[in-house]
Amino acid sequence: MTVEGTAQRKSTRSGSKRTTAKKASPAKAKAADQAERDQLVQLLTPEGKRVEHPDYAIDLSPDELRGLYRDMVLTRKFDAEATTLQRQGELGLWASLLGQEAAQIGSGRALRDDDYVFPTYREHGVAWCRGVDPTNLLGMFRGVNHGGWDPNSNNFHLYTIVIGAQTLHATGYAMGVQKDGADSAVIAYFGDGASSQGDVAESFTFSAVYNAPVVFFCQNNQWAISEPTEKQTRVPLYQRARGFGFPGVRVDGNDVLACLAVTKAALERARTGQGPMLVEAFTYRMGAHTTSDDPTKYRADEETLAWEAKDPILRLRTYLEAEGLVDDAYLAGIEEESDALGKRVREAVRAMPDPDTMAIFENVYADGHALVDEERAQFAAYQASFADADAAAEEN
Ligand SMILES: Cc1ncc(C[n+]2csc(CCOP(=O)(O)OP(=O)(O)O)c2C)c(N)n1
Ligand SMILES: [Mg+2]
Repeated sequence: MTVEGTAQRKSTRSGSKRTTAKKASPAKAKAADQAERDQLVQLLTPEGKRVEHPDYAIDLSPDELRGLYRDMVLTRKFDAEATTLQRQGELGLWASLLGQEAAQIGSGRALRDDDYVFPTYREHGVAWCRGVDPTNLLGMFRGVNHGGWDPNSNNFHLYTIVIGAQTLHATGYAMGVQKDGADSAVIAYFGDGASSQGDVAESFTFSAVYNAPVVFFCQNNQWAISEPTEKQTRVPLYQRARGFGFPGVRVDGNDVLACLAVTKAALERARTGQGPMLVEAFTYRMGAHTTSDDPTKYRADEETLAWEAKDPILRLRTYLEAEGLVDDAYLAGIEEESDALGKRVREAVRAMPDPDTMAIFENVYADGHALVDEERAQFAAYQASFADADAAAEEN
């Protein structure tokens, strides 16, 4: 396996000046690490050792285990390709999921087809699990469409940039599912930073009071752009749920097996009328917030390196190798598939046609609207003015 992101991150880091590097003492870091582990649901240690948890058991077939590995490798490859495409001017922006593959693939593979997902802007791994073609995600970041996919085709809502807003959408949707008498569940993804938003508190209240079948999946990647989690909360995030009247659990977000087991259990609770649950996936954003950000300005290398040792893909691979579940031929096959995906994505992005400039006025109202018609006419006249100017310049 190539851990492309690691090399990429190193190369972005080298050469840039950090202004506020903080040093952590090794003893303190070790104690903090232990305290962290004590609170986590973990089924696969960072060293790739399988452990049991009294509340969350999981028994996966070799094919399922290999499938999780393949999902994570391909998602990482796609993500790295997208970052490169942005650097080459093919995308306007990219929000990398590097480091969060286990949280996303584990939770994504826990879902049933009829469940409904409300993502943020970073859930490329969940999109993968839902069967959304990766090139569709890139269309939006290239600016050639306004969303990129039909949410109802895959029960995967459009990416939401307004921090925390989708937790309300998810809650409302879940209340609808409940009224329909369906046994589907809804999952809302959000970040540690989003947990400070009023929208999230409101959705916690509503979902608790109405016992809505929704799972709140918080990827605590330790940072909200340049703000650390300490600036969002004085208690571990998962404990917030208690005050609202539903359970919260912290799972090792770099352990794909634990993320799968915990999310499955949370979805099952929701399905069986036991109401919402908060899952805090304790993970790390290995890359920049987006391609517009430079994390070397505000966080220490030591921290990032410590998380590199907890890499989600490496630990599963170590386990699979130790159990004899993969061999060189299998790994080479995944490598080939991953290269082919990168190539396909690159070619597809470059071939994307520029959008019809009038498309922005479509799909605003189901039956049209006088104001939109007026704006459309104004914009058409404005565009035509360029054609007139070009024609006049040619005549002269
Ligand atoms: C309502 C709102 N406020 C501010 C922003 C700007 N903004 C974009 S991303 C972000 C940080 C989000 O952090 P977090 O919730 O931890 O998610 P992460 O990016 O780490 O996945 C902010 C403040 C926004 N998009 N929407
Ligand atoms: Mg965050």
